[in-house]
Amino acid sequence: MTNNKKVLTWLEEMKALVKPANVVWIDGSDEQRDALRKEAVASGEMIELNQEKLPGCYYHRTAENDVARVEDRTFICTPTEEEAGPTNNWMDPAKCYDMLKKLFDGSMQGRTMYVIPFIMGSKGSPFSKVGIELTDSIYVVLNMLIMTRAGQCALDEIGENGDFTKCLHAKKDVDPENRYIVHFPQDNTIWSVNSAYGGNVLLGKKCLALRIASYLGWKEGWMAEHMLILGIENPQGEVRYITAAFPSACGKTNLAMLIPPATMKGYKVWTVGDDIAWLRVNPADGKLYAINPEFGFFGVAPGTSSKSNKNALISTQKNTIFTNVCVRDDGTVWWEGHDDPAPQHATDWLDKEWTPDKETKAAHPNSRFTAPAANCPCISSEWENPNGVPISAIIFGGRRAKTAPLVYQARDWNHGVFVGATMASETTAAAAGAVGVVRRDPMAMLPFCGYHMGEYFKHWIEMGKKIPHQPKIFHVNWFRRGDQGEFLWPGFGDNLRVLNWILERCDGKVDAVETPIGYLPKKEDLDLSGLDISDEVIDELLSVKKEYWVEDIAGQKEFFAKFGDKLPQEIKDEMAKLEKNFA
Ligand code: OXD
Ligand code: MN
Repeated sequence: MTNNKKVLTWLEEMKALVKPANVVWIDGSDEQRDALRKEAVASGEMIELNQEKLPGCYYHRTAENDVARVEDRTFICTPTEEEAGPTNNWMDPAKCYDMLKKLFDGSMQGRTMYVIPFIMGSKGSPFSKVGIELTDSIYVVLNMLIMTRAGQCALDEIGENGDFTKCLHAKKDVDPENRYIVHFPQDNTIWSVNSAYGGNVLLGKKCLALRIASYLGWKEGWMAEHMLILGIENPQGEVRYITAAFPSACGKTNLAMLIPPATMKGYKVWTVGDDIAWLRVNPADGKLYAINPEFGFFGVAPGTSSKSNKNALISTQKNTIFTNVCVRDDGTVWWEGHDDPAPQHATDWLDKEWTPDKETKAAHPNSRFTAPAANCPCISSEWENPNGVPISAIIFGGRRAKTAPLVYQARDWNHGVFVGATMASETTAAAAGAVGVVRRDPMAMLPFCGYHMGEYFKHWIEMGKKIPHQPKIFHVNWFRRGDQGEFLWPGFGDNLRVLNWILERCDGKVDAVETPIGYLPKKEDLDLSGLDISDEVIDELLSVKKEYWVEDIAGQKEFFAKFGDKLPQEIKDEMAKLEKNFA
């Protein structure tokens, strides 16, 4: 399928290591996909769901010990530990290759090795990157066919001489003690072993599109971010685009597919991406443009309902792979937080009989759907535009019970970088009213930055200088709580009211209140029509309380202390300003 010597040489080397019984190239055709589905069903790797109700949908259970990303077993193997920085696990590359080669040696004996060429980004786009994943799992192949543009198109993209990210995955015996997700940024290489869970093995996603791509972006002058991208169409038919970075489990997929509240007539939200954005400056107009490098959604199923995300639910009605959800007796799927009531009888994610009186969950809390992006009813007409979409605003956010107001705007780019760098989120299991444990997660990239985070902050600051028409930067918090622990803001579709204020600020249409942390909305500028919310609650949502901020600043400083002299002066200056503003 290719004459690319780099591909062929690497393939021979990897074959000599893993020693597969045979090799199958994935060409991207429907015929090959259908044959692989059949094979996976025959071997029990996948279960065919009810094809009348869920055409093209399949089900898979992972091992009980293999249900999530494993940050403590994820490594960035740069030549020196310093280059990986204080927030990544590091191993010496030579030693790590040696250790991993022993694990991979003969790992595909008697098995088929699939060669999956894939593009992150659309064909022919200046943003796109190609990877090739070698794997012994049909589940991985079928997921990659949804999550990436895979097959011959990727080999055509690199031609005879082009480069690609070398991705190797072996399922082995899913031994958690020998599970490793390892990145060698300088070699453009990813090795993953002893897992079969999505985030650890669909190597195009977190591994390539964030960890390796963040490194490439740093070297090549662009950015790879853990961000959704959406377009907001106003009643005049104009569409403006924003990106937003929230830590995992803060509702990125829900925001990306938002349905406007009934009172905001004529508004529409268009999804470009729900998890990852690659951003570049367009020299023609001096604006920052974004693409979604993915081709599908790998979303958390529990909690997905018509109320929380109707568009995601519709996206999963065909050609979707469900992992670790609950299977009903009619061959359809269910999870906690589904529209339908709990089934009287079903099979849970552990393949055990499940009835509603059971204390265990029917679906694993991190159970997933892998759905084609093209299935989404609100997918943007621009989602495959090879040049991306122009970004008007960048939003950071997290779950904060008390500290962050509903929304505020950074004073300028460097302040915005500081707002992103000090991002944090509270754990969700906190008892009502109690403040959860704060986890600092700069730009939501803590588990995904492929190099020193101090350098990453510096890269953000440098990028700002290269964007003549910078997007404005904001921070939102949908999760502010009252004294009884109740959420103060309705969230979901009503978040569009906040996004609308953000766009009005970008257009200079509304004024704002200056506070120690940045610009806050004037109450009257938020469109609250049709919303049952009291003046006091709005005041509370827009309040900035010194005692919480003083505590937060202490946490920010403690976190930044890790970065030593790699913390950019610009970040230190912003920190000094914030402290002074609260003095
Ligand atoms: C994800 C994550 O799966 O951020 O997208 O964990
Ligand atoms: Mn994510």
